[in-house]
Amino acid sequence: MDKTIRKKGKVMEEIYETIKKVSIKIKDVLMYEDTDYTSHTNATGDTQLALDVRCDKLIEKEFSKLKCVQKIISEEKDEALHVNENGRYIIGYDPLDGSSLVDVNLSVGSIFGIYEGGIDGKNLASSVYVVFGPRVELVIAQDDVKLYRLQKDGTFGFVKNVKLNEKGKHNAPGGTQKHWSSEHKKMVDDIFKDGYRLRYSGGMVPDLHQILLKGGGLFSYPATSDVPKGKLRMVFEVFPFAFVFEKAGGKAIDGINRLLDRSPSHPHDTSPCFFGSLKEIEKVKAVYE
Ligand code: AFP
Repeated sequence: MDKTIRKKGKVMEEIYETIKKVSIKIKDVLMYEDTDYTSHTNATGDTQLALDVRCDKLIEKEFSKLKCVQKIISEEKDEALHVNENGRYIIGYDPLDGSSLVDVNLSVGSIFGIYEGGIDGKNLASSVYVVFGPRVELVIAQDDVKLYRLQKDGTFGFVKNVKLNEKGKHNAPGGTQKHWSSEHKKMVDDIFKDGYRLRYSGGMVPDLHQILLKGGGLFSYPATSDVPKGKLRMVFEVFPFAFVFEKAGGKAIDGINRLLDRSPSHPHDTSPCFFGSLKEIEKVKAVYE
């Protein structure tokens, strides 16, 4: 094997090991620490939970130790944090997505996009997400998509490769319904008329994880009259999952264009997004194009 490829593989392993290590710490924080709000808002204007800040700090501490990391950009920070000028990768992450679900004891997750050469969709080298539910599961998308699960001995054991079917059975329609466009509403109604079942918790990580592991379906967070550019952030949420869905054999679009062809002008920019298996994305395109 080529020396550069071998080196790249080693460096990626180091990043994955760091995410595994920090995930175990986050699991403990979620289990035992309080769910109070802080008096601060993040760059998107969400009031931060003490848990958001705790998880962000844990991730910052671990990634700051890695030579291969040039900078980290967190959903919870206004500015990027420079780690090592000569580092190869930029890590864009959401430390605790769906954190408002912790106080009702629903699943939440952490999302990591590993970028090489800038935070454009095309520069994603790999993406990882972690689901904190009854169990802790970790998914790594690089050349393919692999599922791991935390075991009794504190290590993540490989479970299986994840592949989407051409058509699924689940529909996860995000956004406030009264703010949907009439076309979007009709599309969602038609999908249900086709026999799809509703699966939506309000946590992007478990909702997309369910679609991936149950073979397919559609997750949408469209442009709405209250959030015309969508709610979900490209760098920390949308691109990493678009990468996972494509590597699993599905597609991810903003309604018309491939999400991974998008370039945010600011790290906290949002985009409407649709993730699904091939048949469902065809349905979206038929409405939006
Ligand atoms: P929080 O992190 O503020 O709980 O938001 C979660 C989230 O960003 C994402 O995980 C969900 O898919 C989406 O918001 C849900 O938004 P709606 O409640 O508007 O459907």
